[in-house]
Amino acid sequence: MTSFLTARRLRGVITGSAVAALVLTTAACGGTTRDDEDASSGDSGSSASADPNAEIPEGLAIAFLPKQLNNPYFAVADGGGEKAVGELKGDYSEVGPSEASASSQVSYINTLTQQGADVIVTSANDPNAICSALDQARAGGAKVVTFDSDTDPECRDAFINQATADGIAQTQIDLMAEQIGGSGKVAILSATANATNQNAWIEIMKSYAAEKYPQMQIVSTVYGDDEDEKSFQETQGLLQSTPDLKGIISPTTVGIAAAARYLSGSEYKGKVALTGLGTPNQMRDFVKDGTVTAFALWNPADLGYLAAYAGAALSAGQITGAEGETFTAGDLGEYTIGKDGEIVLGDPTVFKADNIDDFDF
Ligand code: RAM
Repeated sequence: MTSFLTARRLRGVITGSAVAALVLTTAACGGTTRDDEDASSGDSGSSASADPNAEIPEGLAIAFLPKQLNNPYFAVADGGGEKAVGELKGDYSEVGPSEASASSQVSYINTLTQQGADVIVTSANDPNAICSALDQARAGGAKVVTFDSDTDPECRDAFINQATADGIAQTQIDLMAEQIGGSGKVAILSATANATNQNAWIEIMKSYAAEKYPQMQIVSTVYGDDEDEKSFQETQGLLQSTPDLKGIISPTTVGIAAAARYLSGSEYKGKVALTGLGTPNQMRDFVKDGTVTAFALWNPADLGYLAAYAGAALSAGQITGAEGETFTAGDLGEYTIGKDGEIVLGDPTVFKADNIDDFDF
């Protein structure tokens, strides 16, 4: 089905100069505000009707744009995407910034648009900063799937959520409560201050903790920006500023690994609890040496795999992103689209000493 690809690529080239001109006027968008007029310029995707029997053409150009490269979590997630794109006989690519700041993804989206990408799969560093760029991509015919961290729902066709935000937040609070006997001061070590996923989880963690564990107080939230060294220093700072801190929750794979490294080499090892979201391979040593007893995550490879299949189904017209539509994601089976174009991968897994060696990612 190269004719499809050629037509699609050609459209990308034809619109390229118009896109470049628009990009010049919109690239300055770096904050969290969103121009309402921009919101309506993208193709909402749900106005067309889905054809569940549409065939997925070979050769789809499916690009992964993570929050940042050099993060083992995204290496695994994007690897799952690459596997799916291989099964679909598509053309996989991965591009992205080295740091996860709000607008660092904009130039990559603009380039993908100019190259005529059929599908852009991205984890947003900010709910609004990349919307204008994504609007241009969609106006040029690309389908946009967010995974891991969403944009404003108007800026994409579908969002692959790793688990429900409630499930992710409650799991971490329950794990911490178990480890500190439900009472005492707890701090949060997050990633970047603008990340949609982090902020959604933090908000729910705070309200759930206040309701379920009134003796447990969340005293501060600090940001390691998903940089190892900054996360390490923020951990040290928390322990200095709150000497009676009972625990740290780090809902980021970079943060929890850095915090574990700090704790394991300090007097706080085994005394200050640490939980959150981590990859088993980064956390294994700290579970074995007694720094960490339990933490959670989903399978990032499955997340990327599902996102690639959703993007291909959108591009082929099997789905439009409307609630109730279904599609098959290879080995993972059938998924149904929920409210606001959200597709939930499944439940998070809790890792402890007795199961961590069953996982290798
Ligand atoms: C980091 C990123 C990512 C988050 C995971 C848990 O790798 O912040 O967005 O989902 O942690």
